[in-house]
Amino acid sequence: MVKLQLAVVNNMEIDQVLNKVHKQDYQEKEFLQAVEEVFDSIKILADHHPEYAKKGIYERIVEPERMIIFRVPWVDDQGEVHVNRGYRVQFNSALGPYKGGLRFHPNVNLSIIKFLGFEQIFKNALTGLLMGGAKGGSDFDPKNKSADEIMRFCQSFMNELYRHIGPHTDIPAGDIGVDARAIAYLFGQYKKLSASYSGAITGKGVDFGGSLIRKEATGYGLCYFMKAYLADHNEGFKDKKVIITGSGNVALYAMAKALSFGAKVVAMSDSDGYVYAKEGLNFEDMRHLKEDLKGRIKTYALEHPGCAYVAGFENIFDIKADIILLCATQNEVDENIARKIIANGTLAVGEGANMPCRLEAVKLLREHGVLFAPAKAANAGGVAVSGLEMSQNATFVPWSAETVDAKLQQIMVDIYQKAKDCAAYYNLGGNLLAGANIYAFRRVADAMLAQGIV
Ligand code: NDP
Ligand code: 2IT
Repeated sequence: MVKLQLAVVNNMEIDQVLNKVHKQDYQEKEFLQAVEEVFDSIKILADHHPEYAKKGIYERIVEPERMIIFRVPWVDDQGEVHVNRGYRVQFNSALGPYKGGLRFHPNVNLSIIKFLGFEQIFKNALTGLLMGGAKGGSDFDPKNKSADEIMRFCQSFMNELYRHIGPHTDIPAGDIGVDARAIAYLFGQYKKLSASYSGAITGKGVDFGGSLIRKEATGYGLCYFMKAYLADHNEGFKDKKVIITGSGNVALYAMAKALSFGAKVVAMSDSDGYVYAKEGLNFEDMRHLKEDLKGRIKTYALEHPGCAYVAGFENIFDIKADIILLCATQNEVDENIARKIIANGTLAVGEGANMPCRLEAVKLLREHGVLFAPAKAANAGGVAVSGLEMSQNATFVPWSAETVDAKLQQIMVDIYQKAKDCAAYYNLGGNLLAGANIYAFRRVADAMLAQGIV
């Protein structure tokens, strides 16, 4: 491996842009956090690529190309009117049409959508597919809503969104609170309003244009990434104790794949608390509870003797485990929790969620030798298979589960290799976070340079 000899770094322009973002977007704490993390990694590029500063790449890349904010009125089952706020941040289209999920959660605001959209630019670049970065959503809470209420909300949301998206423009998908049922409602309304049957949304049901393995892709992809990473350190999932945070789409299919690799998943959580079973949790029971019944995780413990329920989701980190897969939400792990993870002798932490670890926590984990798989790289399997769904939609030819799964595995191993090689090239040891950020940033920045000041 040829290594780059780094000169003294002059990252004045990067600092200036960071200051500008702090001043301009000071209320957007999650967005600032995401920008700081990427800039912390890429500051070593400054001296070697003066063209990035000269052509305003740093300044342009933190400014979304377009932000759409809109009213979403809907009527509940009692006839009462509600109004939520809808968002779509079309962040960067250097590498392809805008692509990224929709999140429905009461804490959604512009900061959260911008942080997710910013992350998505680089994640999508890592997949090697042709996708720009975007994110959207609403502060609508799908919990305790009837299917009809969710349908009416999705229809109202799409009444505005449809004019901004399309198979060559912007292709939304799911994220927290937007499951296959919501995607189907969104797709139905898009189809009606646009009078076209096209792949403008991914994560669709497999009977109407969805890809096999899309539902499983993020969780499976996380485990494929971790498998490659662990193997590089003469380790594997077999007989390992695994904790998974969250119990939604990503968590469930990370569980399924970790089990198939011979691990034991001993604990999972939701935003109220966690369940723990020394002998391991059962996938089919958990899937049925979460996907079919849309139940709370507490119910799993009630129905399984030998399984305990503990209130307070953050207490899950009191449990000792070999591998932790963070699959719930942003900022699950701060420095204090990182210290617990280290004290528990954890071998590896993988980020299935977006930005579940604060940067200070990542630094601590790495300093103490915990293998750390960063979100942009490790959770890219979902959007990668969304990209494969777009290919299938464009040709009207569906692929078999085996074909999609094989491509997903290859993409995840390739992403691992890119992050690792890039970190090695820049003399950053095994820092996959920096490797992934630098590799992705360069791919996007070079495309932006080539396309002029737009
Ligand atoms: P789901 O809505 O299916 O599940 C989310 C899970 O996380 C639920 O168990 C939820 O519990 C829990 N959770 C949400 N908010 C909090 C919180 N504030 N504190 C504790 N737990 C919380 O979402 P996904 O599984 O799709 O997404 C999980 C993460 O993975 C997100 O960060 C998402 O951005 C990321 N991701 C998703 C991809 C996908 O393809 N779906 C792709 C790549 C990343 P509760 O039910 O109590 O809210
Ligand atoms: O964060 C993510 O990568 C997603 N929610 C999936 C996005 C997508 O377009 O499939």
